[in-house]
Amino acid sequence: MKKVTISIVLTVVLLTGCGILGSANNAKHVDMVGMDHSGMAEEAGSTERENVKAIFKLSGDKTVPNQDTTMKISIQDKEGKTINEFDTVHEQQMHVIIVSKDLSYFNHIHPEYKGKGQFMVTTQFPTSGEFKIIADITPTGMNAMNKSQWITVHGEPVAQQLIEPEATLSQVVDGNHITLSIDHLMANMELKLNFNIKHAQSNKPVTDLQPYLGAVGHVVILSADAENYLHVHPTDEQTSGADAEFMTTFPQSGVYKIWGQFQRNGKVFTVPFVVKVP
Ligand SMILES: [Cu+2]
Repeated sequence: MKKVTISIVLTVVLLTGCGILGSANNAKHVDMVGMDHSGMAEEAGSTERENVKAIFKLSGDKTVPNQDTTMKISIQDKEGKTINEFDTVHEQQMHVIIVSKDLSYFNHIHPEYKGKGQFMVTTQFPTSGEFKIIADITPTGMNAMNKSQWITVHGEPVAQQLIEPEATLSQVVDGNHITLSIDHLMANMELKLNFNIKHAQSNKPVTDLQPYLGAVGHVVILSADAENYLHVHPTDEQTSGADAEFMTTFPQSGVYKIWGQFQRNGKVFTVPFVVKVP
């Protein structure tokens, strides 16, 4: 667990996806920074966060790769009473991010709310190893918060990939050439992330970005150890390109992985970057 950062007002963002999970149990809550609505909701303070717990359960005796696994997430107060109402934020009542321990795998999905504090989704894990599940919620009447859990997917061990900061923040994904620029990269200060998107072939600006979960795009940031989860909000939700600008605050120096998600022609693409915050 880590301490966290305070008072960031962020708008959040998030995404979509498809299925999820495995078997788990063993809570380790991390929790950090917030998220919020497109208006500017605040991140929950520690007292509020402590009053809400999430219980993650995966179907089956043990979770293995490439097999449907149903994940149930129950949201309760600290006395164990279910919390029943959740605000819709970025078009969803719960956003779930799943990452492998080395952050090479990223998935963003939306469990369905079944009532009585219970969310459910079916997904698959690509390999064995440790995965972190992070659920973002805003119980009605409270601020945005996230709850997380590490789980183990059984099977042959797979090699971990190194997380290395990139010298050039430029990637081509699905024919889009995305360049990330960050003004004064430093800890503890609100800064801007600008994603400039061009057609990879023609080098012309992309101006047909479509809204994704009610905004121009969604950005998720995790520290290299997956302990600090930052949400980020667009400064201009309605733009369609070629620049998509977001604000966030890195709580401390270190290596972070950033995933930007954007949509064109009805299809979401995800672009990852690794940065070192001095
Ligand atoms: Cu989401």
